[in-house]
Amino acid sequence: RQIQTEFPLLTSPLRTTGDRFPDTKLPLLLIIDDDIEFITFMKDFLEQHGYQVLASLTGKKGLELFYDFHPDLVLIDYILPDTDGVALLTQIVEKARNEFTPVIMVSAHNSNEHRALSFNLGATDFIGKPVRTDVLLPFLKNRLASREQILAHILQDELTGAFNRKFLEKKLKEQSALFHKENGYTFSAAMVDLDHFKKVNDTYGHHTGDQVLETFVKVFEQMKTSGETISRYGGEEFVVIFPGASAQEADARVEEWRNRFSSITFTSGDEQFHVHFSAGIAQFSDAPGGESILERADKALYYAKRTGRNRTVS
Ligand code: GH3
Ligand code: MG
Ligand code: MG
Ligand code: MG
Repeated sequence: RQIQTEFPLLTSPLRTTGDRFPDTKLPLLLIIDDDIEFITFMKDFLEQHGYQVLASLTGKKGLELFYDFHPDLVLIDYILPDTDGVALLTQIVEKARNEFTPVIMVSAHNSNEHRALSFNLGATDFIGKPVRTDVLLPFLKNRLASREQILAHILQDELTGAFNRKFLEKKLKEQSALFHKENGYTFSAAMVDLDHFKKVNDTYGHHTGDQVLETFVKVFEQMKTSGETISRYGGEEFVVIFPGASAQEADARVEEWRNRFSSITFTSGDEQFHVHFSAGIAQFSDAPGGESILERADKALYYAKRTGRNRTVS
């Protein structure tokens, strides 16, 4: 199950511009420090150990990087020349908390007074310089694993490992913001509902029904391209977001998935059966007073159901 693999959520669900980082499986760290030697050494060292690293010598630039890339963890030098360290920390902590992102103070001022102040300001941890790299690695791993668990609980559905509605809301906000910001950008959504699923439960039992739901999501995960996400909207109803795709493109993607899923033979005892799904697709539109993308996708789905099921309507 997706929830149990290491770091599947990091670097993607809350990020708005993750596309600029093609290797989205690696955790993304932000280091803000005015010591260029320290930054250069840490960047090399951490990149060699499986991290992506954003680095900034100034607080101002660091904050911008934070807003642009939503890193998974932040390391900040306690005192920076350009920004008041306290003001910077306060701003980053405030934003980072919303995303459960650890903020680690790294400082040569290794006193209890500085530690207390950092913690009072909301820092997650405090590391004294010089940094012991043999301690830093397991430390980072722990902090990122904790964040991963929190995100999984908050954003994923337990049974299928698909994202949940809370994630979907964030995704829709992110995508519509991109639509308004980048000229020509569009995206589409598919509302997908398993056909006659009640009958699957009634005939083969709920446990088998659960397995069908898990397989349904697994097939999507195997076929999805980068950026496509599936969220569980209700019992056997899911929403897929296709970033950058027209309704036509999303339709073609759903058809590939639908054909693949329909071809799967499920077994329950001696019996074999197939399950199908119907899908409704809508492309984002900001027409004033218009219906939301999900309302329109839902209408298309309803139409697909009414006109025979096992089909995609856009
Ligand atoms: P339609 O083709 O019109 O969508 O028919 P349907 O039978 O799929 O639709 P209906 O809404 O009548 O039934 C959905 C069923 O899905 C009823 C509900 O018990 C079942 N269901 C919802 N969540 C779960 C789940 O987590 N596990 C299992 N096994 N069944 C679930
Ligand atoms: Mg310094
Ligand atoms: Mg159904
Ligand atoms: Mg339904």
